[in-house]
Amino acid sequence: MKKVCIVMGSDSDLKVMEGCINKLESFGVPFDVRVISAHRTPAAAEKLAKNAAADGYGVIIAAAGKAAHLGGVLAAYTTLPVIGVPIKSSFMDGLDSLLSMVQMPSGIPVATVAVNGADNAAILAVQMLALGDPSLTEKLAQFKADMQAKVEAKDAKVSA
Ligand code: RP5
Repeated sequence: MKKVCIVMGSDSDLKVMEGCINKLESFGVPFDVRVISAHRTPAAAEKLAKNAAADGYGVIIAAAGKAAHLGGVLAAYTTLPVIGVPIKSSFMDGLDSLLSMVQMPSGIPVATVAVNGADNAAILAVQMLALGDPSLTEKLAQFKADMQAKVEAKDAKVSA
């Protein structure tokens, strides 16, 4: 199975990204976690993105806050899909990160999830890997069925 590469601009992003790590673990998807900054360690960002496909990754998840250029820089150097997680890490409540990440020029998309949307980044990554792995499709179907059952149970409780 191809791996997911989770890249964070800072170790201060880890608290939010633990949600992503836990979700990938729940699907049994292999992953690595790196701290690489588009601004502080740009050469490492370039190297990771250029080698990502050959290193066995199928998707990159990039989490960054403030001037959140990490996803865009990684996407510039790879043909793999890049999912961006804007991190709420400044007085602007993550709107700065969201806009920095989502407003990519035509030709270099970053599939940006909600501010601090670490869980959804993991689920989206699993959905991408599932295109080539029917066992993941089955797990995703079960995940949706479980979610539906939980909501239906709540509905039954309040409407009783
Ligand atoms: C961004 O700046 C990081 O992704 C982080 O969200 C934010 C703050 O980083 P630190 O100053 O805590 O390292 O690059």
